[in-house]
Amino acid sequence: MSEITRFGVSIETALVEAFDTLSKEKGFANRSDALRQCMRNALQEEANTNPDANVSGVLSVIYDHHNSDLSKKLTGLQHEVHEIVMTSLHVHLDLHHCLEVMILKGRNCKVQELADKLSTARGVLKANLAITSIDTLANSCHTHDKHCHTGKHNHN
Ligand code: NI
Repeated sequence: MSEITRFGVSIETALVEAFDTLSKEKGFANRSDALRQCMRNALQEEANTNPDANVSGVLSVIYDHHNSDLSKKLTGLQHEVHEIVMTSLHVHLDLHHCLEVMILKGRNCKVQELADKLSTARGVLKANLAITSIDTLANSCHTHDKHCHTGKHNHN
């Protein structure tokens, strides 16, 4: 269990009330949990701007498979950087459209680069990348010891 710090904060009453209302609506158990989440998000946001950060990313791309060569091109681009493509899932949405979801993991700049290449490929209709810094997970490690997230750890 991580060491816990308790601290007093001075905040305008109206702001706290608005925050508490929102926290309740979102389903947080208490103010501390809501505040923790905000802090992690702030750290996360900062880490996401670091090109050298280790990140995981979920990239989804929608395209029309009748578009000549696009499927091949998208596959080719993924092969070029196969070390950061953990897995991909292809769903035939309807007669024309395909959804391809890729789980990426690696340096932020490499993940962004692949996402840019795939999403700007001619014929791609929609693309979305959600990245999460892996480096900041250490700040969320409540119940595990220092060795967690090194790859040697077993979650039973
Ligand atoms: Ni398809």
